[in-house]
Amino acid sequence: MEKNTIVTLNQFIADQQNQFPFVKGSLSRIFRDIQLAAKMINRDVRKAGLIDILGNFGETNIQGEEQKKLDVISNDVFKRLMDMSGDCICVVSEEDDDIHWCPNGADAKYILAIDPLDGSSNIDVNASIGSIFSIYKRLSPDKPVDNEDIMQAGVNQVAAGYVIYGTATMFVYTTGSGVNGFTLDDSIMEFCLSHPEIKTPQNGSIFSVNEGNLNEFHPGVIEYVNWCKGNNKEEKRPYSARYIGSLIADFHRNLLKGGIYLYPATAKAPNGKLRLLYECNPMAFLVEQAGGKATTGSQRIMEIQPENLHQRTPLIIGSTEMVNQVERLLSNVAEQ
Ligand code: P6P
Repeated sequence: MEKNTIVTLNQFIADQQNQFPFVKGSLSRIFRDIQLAAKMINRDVRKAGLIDILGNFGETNIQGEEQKKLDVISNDVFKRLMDMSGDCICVVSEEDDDIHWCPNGADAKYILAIDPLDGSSNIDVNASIGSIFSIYKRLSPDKPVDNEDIMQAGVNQVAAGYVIYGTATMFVYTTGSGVNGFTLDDSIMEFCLSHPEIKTPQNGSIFSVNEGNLNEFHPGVIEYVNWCKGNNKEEKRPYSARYIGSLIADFHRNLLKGGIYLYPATAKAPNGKLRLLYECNPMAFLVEQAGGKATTGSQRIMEIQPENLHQRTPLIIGSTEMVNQVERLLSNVAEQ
């Protein structure tokens, strides 16, 4: 990208339409609406402490998690914009027990899966949080949408991305032709291309895991975490431990610098904590498009056949060589 050129997200998507015909019409309009949702959520996140929208909403979602006021506000923003557009069939959200069917979406082409505000336990303490989205195309244009359209494996995603509300607000996405990052210039309220063609390093020296759960992990994971903490100057060990408690923030740092994020099965979360449809699949699509890897420890995340909206899966994601090492340790232990 030439220095001093400004490419806005809308312009970038318009240019993509010329290269990738499927990014035409309704998909680009869905991107427009996700972008608008991001700007509206960004506005609320930035002033949450001033307008009494911090703290708990007072209800618990299907995940059994205390809903924050901003969780509910963010979820409503996405659904309202998708309802207005007529380009979205339905929304699968971490915050809703069931599918939200968009009133004007019966003949639309696309299905949106979202975590409207991930890492919301960090909202009240001003740590980075984000919105995650995943977009599928209906399988059957000539018959009503059914479970098969909703329960598609991650390899069928037509687009995925996240918005990170951090020191800067960034929009990072893929439509299957690489990963590009856009930074919000709030003087003009436009997302501008700042990280073209993101490629994640094949190896890294950052590991992100909640070590409070260490004793509950699979022995292979325990061995890997202890290996990361070992001493080997040539291999840059001990690695740096970085865990913010916000998947998007940990993922985004590791994507740019190289590193690995692990949320394995624990006693409390025997299938892992993170949700397949709107957390693991979109992040897996992004990391693979950036040259990285995402598995359960034995299976490629994007090849998991979903069985329910909110199913969870163990997630090991990041630099390919680091993920491969965890898989080797897990298989070695399994063979013993
Ligand atoms: P724990 C936030 O709730 C989240 O889904 C991810 O963003 C984050 O990485 C993880 O859970 C934190 O979970 O159990 O370590 O607090």
